[in-house]
Amino acid sequence: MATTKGAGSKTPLKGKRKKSRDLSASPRLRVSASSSSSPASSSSSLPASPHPPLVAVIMGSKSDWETMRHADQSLTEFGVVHECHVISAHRTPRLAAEFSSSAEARGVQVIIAAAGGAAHLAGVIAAHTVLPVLGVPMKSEALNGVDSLLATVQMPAGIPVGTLAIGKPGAINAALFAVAILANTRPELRQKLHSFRERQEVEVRNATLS
Ligand code: AIR
Repeated sequence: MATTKGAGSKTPLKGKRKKSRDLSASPRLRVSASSSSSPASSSSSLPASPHPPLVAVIMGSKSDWETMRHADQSLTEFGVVHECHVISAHRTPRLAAEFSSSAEARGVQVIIAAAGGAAHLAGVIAAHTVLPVLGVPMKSEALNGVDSLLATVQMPAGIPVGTLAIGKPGAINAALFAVAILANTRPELRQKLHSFRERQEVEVRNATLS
């Protein structure tokens, strides 16, 4: 599965972006407009977009999408052009390496990588790029995500992965963290982050318990 959130996000991705070698073997991917939520579409290559994605959201399995859709949604709310792909460190190891190696040249500035269980995706992705990589441990069935957390967070010195919380909070915070990184050089995003925090505070202050 893969998506890029940007213009024309419902268009199948095949042949839309200059082909980058083995990425043509990408599994289904969603490329979404900053404000749309198009369904997944088959991908044979990366999509063309007038605004190349700033953030890549990747996950080890389609089964992670129910969680990672929250990262997708948060990025969309901030108007950040991003793409979402299924890439597995174990099931598609060459794709993982090639995706990561080419991300910088494609204009991606932050990668969010989610996986569960033996969750090596964020680490493998980080090994092939100097872009900031944010890891989101998925809540696993067997060990409630503690396995995913430890596999994601315990990186050897020299290859950093910024690891977020297990599951939905981690997915949302990874998106907010990505926005915060981008906001260092984008005043409009910085302003949106301030507004988001203000709205959040008002909501909590006005919360009523029934
Ligand atoms: N996974 C997939 N490839 C490597 C790993 N660690 C993870 C997925 C998902 C879990 O394995 O990220 O959280 C189960 O995947 P599935 O496809 O069996 O549902």
